[in-house]
Amino acid sequence: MTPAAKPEASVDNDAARALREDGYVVLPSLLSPRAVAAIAGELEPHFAATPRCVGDFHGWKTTRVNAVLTKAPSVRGLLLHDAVWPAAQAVLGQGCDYVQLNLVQAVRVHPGERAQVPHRDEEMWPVAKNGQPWQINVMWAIDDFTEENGATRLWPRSHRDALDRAIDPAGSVAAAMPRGSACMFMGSLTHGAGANMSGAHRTGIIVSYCLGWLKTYENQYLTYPPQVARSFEPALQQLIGYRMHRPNLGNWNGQDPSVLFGNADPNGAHADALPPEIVAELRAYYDAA
Ligand SMILES: O=C(O)CCC(=O)C(=O)O
Ligand SMILES: [Fe+2]
Repeated sequence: MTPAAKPEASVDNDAARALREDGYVVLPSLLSPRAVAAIAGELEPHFAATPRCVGDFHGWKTTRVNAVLTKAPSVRGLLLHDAVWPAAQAVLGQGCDYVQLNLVQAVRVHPGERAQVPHRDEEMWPVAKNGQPWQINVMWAIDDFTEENGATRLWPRSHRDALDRAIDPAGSVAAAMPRGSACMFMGSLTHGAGANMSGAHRTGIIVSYCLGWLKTYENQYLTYPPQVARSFEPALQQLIGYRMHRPNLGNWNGQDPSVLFGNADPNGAHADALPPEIVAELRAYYDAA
């Protein structure tokens, strides 16, 4: 498969503008009660079977379920949802050929859990970003998110400043929203799960997108190896990274990894995958010789 051209970064919408301006946006009631119930039902046995997290980042009274796309197949429908995907592409698209899936994780904050430490998810790539967004998160509410039960806390516009771990909690807002809603926020926005002061758990699903050339939080090729990803829609295969990123990144046997899914001869030639400006530059080098 020929590597795709850059996504049209000029395609913009209100969500993308709010993300750039405030660092986050809440999109209420995107999913029907039936869709939320289907997702919740698929996740429940996995929450029951998954031990609590260990660590001051992931929490101690928190459960995180990974490999969600196979454990809860209904979640697949969220990834390219019209309300979030165009905005993610608009904000990240300038920095890559294509936007990839960084992570899908279901997060259950249990009663009594402390507020998570203020952080930015882009901290996982520890270099200066020079104003280029690298990542966007979408927190999908599977339970109602309330200030009391640990709705994600966000520091509006903090993505414009340097990270301050000791930032004043009074400056944060809770992403309170009914189940079936989504909160999008920049990977450079300071945030964290809220304290759960209620008697019931709070469940959400983080769908995280990042630039197509980055190492992802969830190792997609181990989580969804070719024998699993084979049954996914092509758009999903590409989103999880079965796709080359120019120049020459992420090849399998010198080719676009989609050949694994029968789209081309897996024994084809090892071919360049370069953006046009580099193609022209290399050609000019030989023409001048
Ligand atoms: O569960 C939440 O509300 C946010 C979790 C979070 O920010 C994270 O794990 O990086
Ligand atoms: Fe986070």
